Amino acid sequence: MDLLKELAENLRLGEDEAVRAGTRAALDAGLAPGEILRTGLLAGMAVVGGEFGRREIFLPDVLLAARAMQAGMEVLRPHLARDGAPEAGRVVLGTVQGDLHDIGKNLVGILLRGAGYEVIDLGTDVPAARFLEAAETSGAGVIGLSALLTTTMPRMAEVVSLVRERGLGGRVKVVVGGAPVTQAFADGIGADGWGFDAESAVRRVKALMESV
Ligand code: B1M
Repeated sequence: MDLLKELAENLRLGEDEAVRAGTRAALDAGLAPGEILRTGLLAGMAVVGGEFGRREIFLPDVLLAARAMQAGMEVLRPHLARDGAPEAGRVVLGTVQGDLHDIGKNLVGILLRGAGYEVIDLGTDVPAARFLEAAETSGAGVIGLSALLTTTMPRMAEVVSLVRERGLGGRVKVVVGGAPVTQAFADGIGADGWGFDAESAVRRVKALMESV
């Protein structure tokens, strides 16, 4: 089996040590980190998402796959990030209140750091006011919000409203993303940007930082 197919399969099975070793082996074989991420790790997680949705696997299986994904990302992180470059700006990042999904958010953080941004990662289950507090004290130009559940998407609107209420709209932009979040939803809540994936989130942050 080719290295990336095997990596995706081991992720699906939640074999964290095999994923760690497989990610290293793929790097040693000269494969590009972005390719390993997309065709290995993310492809495996996409299969897990489909199986979970069809009730073919259950929550403990998803937790094991998530742990394996983190193991692979630990190995990849230094290869996706860029060290020692001057900072391009500051971004406050987090998963909204009620939502514990952080794999996609972490990936956005890795790529933002790789693009030279300082990332203040507030973690998961973050209340709206906490995003504002962090943006105000750090002077960040962008708040990045992640949500994976349809039930937590409305929390994004609360952050956008708070930014407007506090008169920060000119200085602090809000970028939203996550599997159920669409451009139409982002427009509907008045967010300044939407990222389909981590790469497009970085492009959007860059464009917004340049426009401030
Ligand atoms: Co959950 N889960 N989960 N889960 N989980 C989903 C999201 C679900 C779609 C699965 C399904 O039914 N098929 C479903 C949501 C249904 C819905 O809302 N309509 C679901 C559910 C129901 C739940 C629970 C409620 C299950 C339960 O308890 N019965 C529960 C909720 C817990 C909570 O949050 N309160 C739950 C729990 C969990 C685990 C803890 C087991 C685990 C998370 C572990 C972790 O994150 N540390 C988990 C996982 C792993 C998933 C799936 C399988 C995979 C998510 C993932 O990590 N994908 C997921 C199925 C799916 O998404 N198809 C599912 C890989 C990741 C790289 O992609 O996060 O989409 P993603 O990020 C992408 C883009 O979305 C984007 O860029 C990333 C990379 O390119 N992006 C941004 C993300 N954030 C962005 C921010 C941006 C821009 C782009 O700007 C700032």
